[in-house]
Amino acid sequence: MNDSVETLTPWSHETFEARLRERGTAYHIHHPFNVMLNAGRASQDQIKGWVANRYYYQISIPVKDAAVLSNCPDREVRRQWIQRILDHDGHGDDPGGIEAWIRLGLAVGLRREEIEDLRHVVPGNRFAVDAYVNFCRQRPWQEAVCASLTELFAPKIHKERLANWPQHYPWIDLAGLQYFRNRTTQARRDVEQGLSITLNYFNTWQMQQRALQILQFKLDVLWQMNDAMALKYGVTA
Ligand code: AHQ
Repeated sequence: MNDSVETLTPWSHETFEARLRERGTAYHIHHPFNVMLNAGRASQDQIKGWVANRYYYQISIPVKDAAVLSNCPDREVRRQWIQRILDHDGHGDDPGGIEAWIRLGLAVGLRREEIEDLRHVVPGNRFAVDAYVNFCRQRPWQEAVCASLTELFAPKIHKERLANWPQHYPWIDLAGLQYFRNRTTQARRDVEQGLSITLNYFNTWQMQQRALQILQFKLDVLWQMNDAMALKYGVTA
């Protein structure tokens, strides 16, 4: 039987989604730096470094999402996707996720100016985040949507922080964790849209392999951010 790539039949949506979810073993929840954070082994300096470096990722998300919008001709998709920008930048009385992240920074002992001026952002973290933003600027908008699907695994990591940090780090004001509370619901809503677009657009066997490759790229972005922070701040075993 000719099993050349041209004749391989695409996976069903259920199988395709299962293959995407299998990549969760490479999610940064398993990175030693994150394991240290969620196991309560991080020092205040390691936590401050993580929050200050992750701030660069947080402010880059709406820029990335605006790039997706600018590449997307589909009004229905844009009507939903634009919510991601509002979630981070804020709108009306809602100060947004970037402001909530700054409040996390204040709660762990950083000053607003040293968060916003990016003085603590290490090169490997910056380069990984920039690679993600540039990917989303340059690739078809459906590929950028696929890259956002690391959020398939995000609700678990946010819930872990909310469950563990109060007992491990009682010195952090609970109000500072509001960002993680917001993301548990927002991530689920984001994933619904992103997964539906991905399952429908990547509809040949070859394209489904490309989707897995894109997801792996974004998993590597998140992993590299933690590598850079671990190098700078150390990982306490
Ligand atoms: O706070 C996060 C967030 O707003 C987003 C948007 C999404 C994307 O579009 O790539 N990914 C993402 C993520 C956020 N938080 C990370 C964390 O560990 O706190 C997880 C990250 C992701 O899984 O990509």
